[in-house]
Amino acid sequence: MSATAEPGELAAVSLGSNLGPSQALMARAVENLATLDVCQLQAVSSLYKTRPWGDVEQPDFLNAVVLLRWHGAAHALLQQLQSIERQLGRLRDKKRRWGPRVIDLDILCFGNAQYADSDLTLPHPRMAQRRFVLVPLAELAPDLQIPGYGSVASLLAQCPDQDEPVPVRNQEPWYEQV
Ligand code: A4P
Ligand code: MG
Repeated sequence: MSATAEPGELAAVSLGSNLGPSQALMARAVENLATLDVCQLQAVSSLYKTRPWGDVEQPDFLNAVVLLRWHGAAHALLQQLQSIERQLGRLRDKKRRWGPRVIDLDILCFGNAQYADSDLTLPHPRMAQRRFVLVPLAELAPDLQIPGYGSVASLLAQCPDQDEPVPVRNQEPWYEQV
């Protein structure tokens, strides 16, 4: 049976960048996911300009969220995202947590999975604290239930982060401007 004959799991993936040509890098990440047989893109959020969260001594970020159906294991999606990060030039700075990066692709949620091992935690453990994640996700799916947390809209209403993401106005869909 082909992978696309099965429904797959609905997953939300966050994209962030604050080094290099951020918009083009994020568009290439979306394009890469769209070409995979095991992945069906469902929706892409607007692009948002956001203040750095955690380590504030760095440039502003661009952030967005993608909803997709993934025909395979969550770990395979993580490996694919890390492969795209490497292709786009991501180098990991082990000394600086939450520092600047050319591209960061995180799995926010994966179906009903509530899971943690040394490589993967689902849902993403810091998503409820971050407006730069919740605002684009709420644009696409306010009623989506995040396992163990509640709906996206309720998380946004309770989010302690006060930094409001600013939508970047594009004439064309931002992810088609590769
Ligand atoms: N990992 C575990 N669970 C997951 C998951 N659900 N999705 C592991 C993705 N990866 C997951 O990630 C570190 C390890 O997390 C990986 O080896 C993976 O196996 P990383 O991408 O290597 O490093 P990181 O992203 O710097 O680490 P961390 O602590 O996850 O950073 P965050 O939480 O992603 O924060 N401010 C704004 N405005 N916008 C941003 O996008 N991003 C960060 C990074 C900080 N501040 C920001 C932004
Ligand atoms: Mg990451």
